[in-house]
Amino acid sequence: MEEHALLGAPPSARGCLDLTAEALLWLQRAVRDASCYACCFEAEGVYHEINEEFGGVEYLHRQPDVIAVHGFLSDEECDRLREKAEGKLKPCGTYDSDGRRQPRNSNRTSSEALVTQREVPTIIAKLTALLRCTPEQLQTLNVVRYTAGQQFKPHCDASSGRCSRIEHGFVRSTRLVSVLVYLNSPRRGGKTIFPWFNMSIQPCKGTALLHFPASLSYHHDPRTLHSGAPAIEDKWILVTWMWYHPRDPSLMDEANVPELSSSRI
Ligand SMILES: O=C(O)CCC(=O)C(=O)O
Repeated sequence: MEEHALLGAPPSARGCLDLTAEALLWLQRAVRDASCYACCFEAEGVYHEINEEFGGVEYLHRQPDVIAVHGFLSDEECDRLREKAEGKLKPCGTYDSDGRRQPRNSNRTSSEALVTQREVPTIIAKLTALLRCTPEQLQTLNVVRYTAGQQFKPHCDASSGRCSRIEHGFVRSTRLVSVLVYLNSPRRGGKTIFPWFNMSIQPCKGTALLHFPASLSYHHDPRTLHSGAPAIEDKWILVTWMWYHPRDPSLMDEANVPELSSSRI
């Protein structure tokens, strides 16, 4: 796991520098638009607690917390997840302010495939043990592939307040924990970047990365702004989010999501 000071990055990391400038503009706008951010951090800053006894947990940053879980998935689990998704990937969507899926978006140019929980029982057991949650609190898992040049520009995973609509089957809830697991180890490009505290993480196969987009009082934490820098080599990740409340199965039932393959992980 490498921590890398962006501002001192060499010219070869120009993609990261451009992204950082863009992220800084975003931050300036966010701070100007929301004068209550400071109180959000301090007065409302109680976040979900994960299971720190889970093997491999390392704090990369505190307040806001960014956690690596080394060896969360084995090499074999990573390879089998990629095999499941290969050939089934579609361009990633993002969601507009009314919750409508936007099929193509220049902010997020990777491709993705949803994986139902019934296909990956071992991984769901690890996630629920690590996060101290129920399977119903987990958003449907997603395998994401970035090919050269593809990226996810700076964004936050939650907004303040309970979401006013249904998102992914979750009603008036919010995302408490973001989880991404690196499924391969590209040597160059594809870092996960947190511009607020100038941290970037080079993907390492099997490592899970956790951060906390919103507090237990539904305040989103803008310091968790992050991006997936442009890939140079192929980058694969598994992503999911732990929500405050369980999903309503009448609104989003994984029984209706097709399986990627018959194999079980
Ligand atoms: O690819 C990355 O490193 C970040 C992914 C991400 O932010 C997301 O999927 O929400």
